[in-house]
Amino acid sequence: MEGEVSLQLPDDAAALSPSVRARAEQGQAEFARAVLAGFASTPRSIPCRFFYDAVGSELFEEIAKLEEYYPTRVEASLLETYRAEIAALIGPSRVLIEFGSGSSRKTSLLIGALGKIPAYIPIDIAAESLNEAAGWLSEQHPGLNVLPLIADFTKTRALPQIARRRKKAGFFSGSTIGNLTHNEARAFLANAARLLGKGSVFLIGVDLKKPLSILIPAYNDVKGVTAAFNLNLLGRINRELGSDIDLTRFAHDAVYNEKDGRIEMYLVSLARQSVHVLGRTFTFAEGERIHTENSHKYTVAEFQTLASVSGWQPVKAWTDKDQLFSLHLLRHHQ
Ligand code: AVJ
Repeated sequence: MEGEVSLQLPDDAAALSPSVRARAEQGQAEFARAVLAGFASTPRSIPCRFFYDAVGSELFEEIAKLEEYYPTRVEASLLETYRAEIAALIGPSRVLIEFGSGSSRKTSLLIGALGKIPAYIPIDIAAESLNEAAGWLSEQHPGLNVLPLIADFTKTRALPQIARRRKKAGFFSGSTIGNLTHNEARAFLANAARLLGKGSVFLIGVDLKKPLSILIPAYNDVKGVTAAFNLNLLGRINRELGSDIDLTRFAHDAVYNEKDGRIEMYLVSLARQSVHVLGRTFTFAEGERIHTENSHKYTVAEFQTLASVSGWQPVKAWTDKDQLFSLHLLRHHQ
């Protein structure tokens, strides 16, 4: 949208090392711009990375414990079951680079299996969760060299000195890659190939295509935790941008888009209503939707093809017996 660009975000946020406060202000300005632009566009949308403020991160942890939400649980059990084989294929003494600070428990399993590594570098834009995860992992693995990097991992172009001349392994868990469209995922994988370099390996968790009877409840649980997680975007607008949105006048919806192979989440306006954000008024028709997330699902073969055209050669893929989730090990082939 026009006339609302007030702040240029640096390509590599870590390069500037701004104070925590400046960073928070920058984060809020970015959120404000995204909401104003997303509400002004047709169809309306808010990027899913804004789910994870303090409240949203808590709610996601609740989601991860739900019976219906299998990805976190199944990915952790795959790591636990196959960690020795995974570690053997990755090989010793690699610097471990994690994209997104993810779930520390899974990272801890992997680090435990890898044994002594020169450094662990988690990359995340959310400074607080990054530092919290880094602190916990340092405690779990005494002597581990943890070097958190505050940056947007989709745009990171450079790594700390220690990583430069060493072999590297990437880790991207939770099927967060599913939030990217196929084009974005290809661009991300190609950037990661460049960042990690020749001979590097990449371990990625990817959610599998599966029957809707399993998929839909995972994104629309009976307790309504996913609904609260989705609606928290509006709560965050109220808290951070001083709005007055009535959360009871919006509803959570999750549908499967068969053509694009993805879950799409929406917030649906339950009435014709106007909401105010930073002095602007946005009118929603009854039934009008705000698109809040895509979560793409892949067969093992589909993901291997995507990886192959992005500089990565599939080494091995592990799946659980119910075919709910996959872990892919890739090797940089150029
Ligand atoms: C963490 C992004 C992979 O897409 O399954 C959970 C987020 N959204 N329930 C996912 C999410 C709704 C999750 N990711």
